[in-house]
Amino acid sequence: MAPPADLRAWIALLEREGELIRVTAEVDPELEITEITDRTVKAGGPALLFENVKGSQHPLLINQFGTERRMCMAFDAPSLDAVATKLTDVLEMQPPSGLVDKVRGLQKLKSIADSRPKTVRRAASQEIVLEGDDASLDLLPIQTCWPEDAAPFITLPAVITSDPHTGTRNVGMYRMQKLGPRSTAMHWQIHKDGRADYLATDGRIEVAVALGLDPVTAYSASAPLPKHIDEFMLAGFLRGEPVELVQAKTVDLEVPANAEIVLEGYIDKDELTEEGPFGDHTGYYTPAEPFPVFRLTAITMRRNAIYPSIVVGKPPQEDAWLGKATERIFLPAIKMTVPEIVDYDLPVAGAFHNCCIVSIRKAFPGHAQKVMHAIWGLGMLSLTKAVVIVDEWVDVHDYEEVMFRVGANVDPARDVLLTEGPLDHLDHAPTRQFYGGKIGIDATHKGPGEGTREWPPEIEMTPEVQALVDRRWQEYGISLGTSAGNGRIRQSSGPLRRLIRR
Ligand SMILES: Cc1cc2nc3c(=O)[nH]c(=O)nc-3n(C[C@H](O)[C@H](O)[C@H](O)COP(=O)(O)O)c2cc1C
Ligand SMILES: [Mn+2]
Repeated sequence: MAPPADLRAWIALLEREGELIRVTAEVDPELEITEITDRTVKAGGPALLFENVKGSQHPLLINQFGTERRMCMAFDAPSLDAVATKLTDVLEMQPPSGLVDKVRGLQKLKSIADSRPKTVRRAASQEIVLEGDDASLDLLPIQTCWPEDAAPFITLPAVITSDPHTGTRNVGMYRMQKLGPRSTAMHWQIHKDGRADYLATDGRIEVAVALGLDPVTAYSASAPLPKHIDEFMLAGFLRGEPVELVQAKTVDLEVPANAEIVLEGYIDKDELTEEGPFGDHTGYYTPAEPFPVFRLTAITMRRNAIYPSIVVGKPPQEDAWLGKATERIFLPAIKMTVPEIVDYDLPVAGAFHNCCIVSIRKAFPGHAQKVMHAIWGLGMLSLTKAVVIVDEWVDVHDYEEVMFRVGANVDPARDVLLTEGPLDHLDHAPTRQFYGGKIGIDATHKGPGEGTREWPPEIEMTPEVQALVDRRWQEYGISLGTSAGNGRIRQSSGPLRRLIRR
């Protein structure tokens, strides 16, 4: 088995696994689909294929990524950590010592070489080619997600550009507000690579937008890679198969051959529009702000193309699991730079950029503060508003335990670091946009080395008594289900609860 090759193989897999429902009742892309999806996502429900969307011939797929199980199915992996392990293997390659090592090393190098996209001449994504007035966004079932949204928004696109100086491709997921049948806004936030390509261009930049990809390639558009790395390369590596690309019809870019729909067009440097408001993944509306205008030159499609969508809003939403995939997949790369990091967690309820909990192997005074600054200097994690540092034995995914450590181990006058730095484009809390306060909380154990009193020992039962009670448990006749205590802090774990936690 390998990850699904295209959206249709993915839909077939979801259906076989009881993870997809086809909805035949007519539904309105204006608000109604959002309400249905919101209820389904929050209940841990299935992917939905709306086959009869008012005003369009095209079915709409949503909630394809909405649970941990589906996210793992997308990668054909038993867990998201297993996906990360594949990357660790490559990142931690050592010089080979024997022949077996050499062969293994070569296989790993080959897996990188084979990740490069492959150009093909014919593509399903170009079965239908619409140009001129025939190319109209009115054909697509674009959702108006929330009541105060300015217009319908394309919410799950893979936006392809090329750096005008280096020629490096970039693929990013940036929402596109429909302005008319042949134009949209392009929501390139200031910290993003797509925006940098646009800013580096004189005059006009060509843009292609792929909709309806295999799930791994779709995910990779949301991955925060360094600018010089092509997201299709990551997709190829994670799929174990290169992404196949075909020359676009009206722009000088290559586009995925397996896409359901491709939008081709351009953006003129000086053409801006008011984008928004939009009900965002912060749980609030982002206000209108100027963004570039995308002008459509062609739409190419597969026959009976399926339109993909996603709704963001108050967490948890479907994007929670795209974010969790990134959290897990990027852990090995983070450890390469900051090896004392054991694990980290970006709470879904914190919209990812608001909070980062990190466990570290603490080795010297000020180590927690060192790691806080490392987080504030690492890629998109630099936008993190609150960093909480705990010791290596604390489970960062168990928020009750983290709260316990923060309460028990923090002297606010000593262990809280207030500083300033860049903040997420969408963060409405700071007084001015893009820049403001940051908080670091050191919830690790301290000791005389850091000028404190001796830290008291934690309470632990002896292993002998634990084993004894395990052995005799039946005898006592106390029924506690699975939560029979072992001295660790426990919490209820319904599916929703788990989703919020993770
Ligand atoms: C569903 C979804 C919607 C997103 N919408 C936007 C957006 O409108 N603008 C933006 O700048 N980033 C958005 N992002 C985040 C980017 O896709 C992410 O930062 C990605 O790394 C950008 O690619 P880049 O690093 O090549 O710029 C979105 C992510 C997801 C999962
Ligand atoms: Mn990028």
